[in-house]
Amino acid sequence: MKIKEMMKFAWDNYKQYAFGKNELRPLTKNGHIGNMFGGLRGATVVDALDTLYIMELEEEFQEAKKWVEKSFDLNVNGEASLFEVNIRYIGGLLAAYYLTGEEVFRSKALELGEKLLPAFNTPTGIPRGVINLGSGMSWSWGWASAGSSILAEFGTLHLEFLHLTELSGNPVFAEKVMNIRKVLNRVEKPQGLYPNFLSPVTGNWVQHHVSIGGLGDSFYEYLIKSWLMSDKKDSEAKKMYDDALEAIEKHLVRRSAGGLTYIAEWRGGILDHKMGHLACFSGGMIALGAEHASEERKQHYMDLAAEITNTCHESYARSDTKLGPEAFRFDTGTEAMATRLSERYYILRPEVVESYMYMWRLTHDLKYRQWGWEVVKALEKHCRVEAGFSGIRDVYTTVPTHDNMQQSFFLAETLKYLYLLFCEDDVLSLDDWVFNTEAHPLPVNHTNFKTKASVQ
Ligand code: DMJ
Repeated sequence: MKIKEMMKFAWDNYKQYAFGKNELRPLTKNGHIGNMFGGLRGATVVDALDTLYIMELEEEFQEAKKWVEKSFDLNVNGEASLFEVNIRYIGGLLAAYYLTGEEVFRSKALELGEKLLPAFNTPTGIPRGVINLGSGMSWSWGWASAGSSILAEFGTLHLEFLHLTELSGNPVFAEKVMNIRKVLNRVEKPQGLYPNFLSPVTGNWVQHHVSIGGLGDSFYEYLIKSWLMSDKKDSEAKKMYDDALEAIEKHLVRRSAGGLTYIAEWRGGILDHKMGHLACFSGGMIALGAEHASEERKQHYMDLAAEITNTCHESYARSDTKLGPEAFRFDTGTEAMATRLSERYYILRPEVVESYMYMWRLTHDLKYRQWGWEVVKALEKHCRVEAGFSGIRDVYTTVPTHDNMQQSFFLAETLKYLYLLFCEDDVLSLDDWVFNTEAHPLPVNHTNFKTKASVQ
């Protein structure tokens, strides 16, 4: 199918021009290293493994596997984002292991997991955001207020760390994330909301900015998915999710004059009527949670999920390229469009097609496939270049303004979710797998361990 061809094209060009680097620069036809992975290389290889596998791109999967076996060096010495290493590398390796049963993926995931542990050596056990993978020294991002840690970063470790304990028999990984849970459960939440910045020293919030987009997003996602991954036994996670969603709906969800439902950002009680592309994952998350809500809440949450997904679709439909901006606003007469020049870009992000995939699987309303197909066509038209796919700087103009970057999450997430949108429901069934926030599938309660995903 078309999406498999797109994946092969993205992979082939990465292999030809950037193999072993973190990402492909498709215009200049070279590799990009970046500064998020602390000297680790091959982010695109590890992020792409499971997508290649489920699309049955066998030769390409073998190339990727061989690179992990022969060239993936973990003895590096650089500053890495704990969050990014976890979701892309550990998540990618764990998923590859569960899909194939190949030992190399398990052992690399565990070895890398060990290297992340020193980040948790803080007075509260809340990890710092940056870690030197060689020395184990860790610190907070320079831009985060007053040495704080970020909710979406320390709140997005739970799924992977439970699997690291499961696969190693070493309880330390699970202990670290259960402790994070404990701190978050204990701390007082303004209006029931979770602010984005917490001090790893005192365990208190550093400021009251709440967002279901960047800085907050995947923390909420991991609450509901922790419960699902535990085969619905982790009732603490479910309660935290239910309570958080109730507070979000009360304080952040709003409807525009034109009838579009959106999730605003909250700054100490004042609403910023802006929704980031990142926040568009929430349609899928709320639909996934709705499935398991009480009878009287189920329809309500399915409606909310559909409305938010519709709003995100509008942000695409209202642009000239039919791709959505990084952030869109609902003020001064604007609805679902970027108002600032700096928010007009699209960097091949997955969140909108992610919600289409969940909404399709949970409702089978054909419009989600139609909307997904609109994205496929737009990607082909505006992002495909001679040597790969590139982000664009302005979704409101059809004159090409490429950013020269093929993000690794395009292969891990955007193309995988598009592919699953057009597959039968039993390909990585939502009953048996949960996707980590980088779309790497992890089995529910291990029932699917070593089960080869079948593809139609
Ligand atoms: C991905 O790395 C993950 O989805 C993360 O949770 C948010 N940002 C990117 C994609 O946009």
